[in-house]
Amino acid sequence: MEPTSIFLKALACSNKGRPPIWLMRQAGRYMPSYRALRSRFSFIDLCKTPELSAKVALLPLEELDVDAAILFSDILFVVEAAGADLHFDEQQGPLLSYEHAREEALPCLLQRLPQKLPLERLFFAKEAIALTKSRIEKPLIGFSGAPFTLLSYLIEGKTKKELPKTRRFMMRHPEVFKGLIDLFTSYVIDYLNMQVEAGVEAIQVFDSWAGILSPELFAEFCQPSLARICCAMRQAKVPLILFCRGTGSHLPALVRCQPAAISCDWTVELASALELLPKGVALQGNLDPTWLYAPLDRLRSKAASMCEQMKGCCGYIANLGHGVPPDAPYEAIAAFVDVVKSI
Ligand code: 1CP
Repeated sequence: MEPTSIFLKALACSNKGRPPIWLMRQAGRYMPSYRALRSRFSFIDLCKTPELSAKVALLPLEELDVDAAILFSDILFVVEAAGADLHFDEQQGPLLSYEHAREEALPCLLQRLPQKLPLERLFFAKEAIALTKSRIEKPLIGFSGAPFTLLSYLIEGKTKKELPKTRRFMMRHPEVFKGLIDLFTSYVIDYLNMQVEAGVEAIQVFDSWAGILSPELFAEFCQPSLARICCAMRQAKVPLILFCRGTGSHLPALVRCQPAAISCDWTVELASALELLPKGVALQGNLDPTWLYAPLDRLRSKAASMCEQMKGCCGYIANLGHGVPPDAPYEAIAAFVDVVKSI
């Protein structure tokens, strides 16, 4: 059946009108209304209380009128469900601890983790999806972190851009590492299927940290797991958007995973990415969030020229190249959305 929303049409490469727009991290600290809620509730409470999660997910639709909602949650709850302790520190960001993920214990990690993800620990997300969905006409996007990114958080214990422990372990024990990636792939597929059953109409998978790998190591350690996840979502008949930081070097491998769409960061020109995409694969992105700090008239003309590049493309979704930064000016986000919607 032909989808009715322009977001789902673009994912099916059949959108003839203006491009749809939504933003990664569209509900967050750049919004005064989000900050007001955060002054009363912790981030974890916002995510784990379905009523609050739905309320937050709806803010960008109510205030900016973007074309899709995204579940308000975090990728790291899957790592928590697998057994790690998770805290969000105001200064340091997420902190995870798991005794079996100490560097010397890593070779035995595979035996310590549950063989199946205890999905009941993630039922709050299922309830939040049903509640959010019941309040909107527009599509709701579900999401998960990709196995490599989730595993690297478990191993590093926090955001650590160079991933030193992960790289050492991956190269010293490649077979154990691949076993762990396989296990996390099953976790991700189970979690995404749960979200689909609860009502999401599209999925985005975030491989935020895989961009640090060379194309060769990405092909060996990440691509097979991403391909398995894409295949599972094709079977579930839900379009999957694949996002990887450092798209520039991984675009051919991302194409080989056969997602419905690829979300690009700003390391690649949209027009050249389009040339690499097979027919029927949609493209999402990719305004560099740095532009959000430019004078509004410069930002507006940059956004307009980005859309101009994609004119006539029936499978284009406007977005940033990465999440909205917490200190982005609200007016800049509003201006970006308005430019795309006026095309
Ligand atoms: O109020 C606060 O301080 C919380 C800040 C915050 C928010 C709003 C965090 C902590 N997570 C989120 C929400 C979130 N995270 C969403 C919700 C939906 C939306 O887009 O509106 C999504 C999809 C994520 C995904 C996520 N979390 C990623 C992948 C995407 C990416 O940005 O690369 C990663 C790496 C995380 C980990 C995480 N969660 C939060 C922080 C500060 C971090 C560390 C990484 C970072 O700072 O980007």
